[in-house]
Amino acid sequence: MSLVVVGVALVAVLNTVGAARMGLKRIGDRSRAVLLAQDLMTEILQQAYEDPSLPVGSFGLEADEVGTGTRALWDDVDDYHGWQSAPPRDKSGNPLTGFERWRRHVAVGWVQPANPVSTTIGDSRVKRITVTVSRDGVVLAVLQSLKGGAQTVTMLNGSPTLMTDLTAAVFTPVTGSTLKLAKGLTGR
Ligand SMILES: [Ca+2]
Repeated sequence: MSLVVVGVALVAVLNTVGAARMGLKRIGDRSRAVLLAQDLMTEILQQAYEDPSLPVGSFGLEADEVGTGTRALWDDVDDYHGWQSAPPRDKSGNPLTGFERWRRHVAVGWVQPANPVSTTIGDSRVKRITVTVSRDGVVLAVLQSLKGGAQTVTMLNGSPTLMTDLTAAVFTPVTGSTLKLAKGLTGR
């Protein structure tokens, strides 16, 4: 009887250790996901709000920027709309070592300046950039920034982060909006 109890207790301990290891791994993956997201977001935010050679309201890649297999010639934030790469790659197109099972995706769109969770059809002069990082198909980080004429605001998983200057913040998170915690980022 006591052997059974010990056996059960041992299984319980092993399960706890296993869960702790899984927790540590998850935390590590989340941290790496945030770094991957910040890495790409930093690159994007260095670009212009719109292509300098085109009129206001232009969107997407210009003809000479398509099909190069790299981001080297991209010069404005909406060039990145729809970009995805698995594994993630640097600006020159080289895959990032050690991230074979990871994926980065970018979405860019115009949003209402006073309510950036709402998209607009035309040029509102504010663009929302969303970088999503996943590993094995599981989303681990969602980083969002607003790019406008004179202001940039960044949100990490729905909360403001000090990645960029927040003094011109116009971002007001709306409950129930699309700016939700990424799945698996509930802090458990
Ligand atoms: Ca461009």
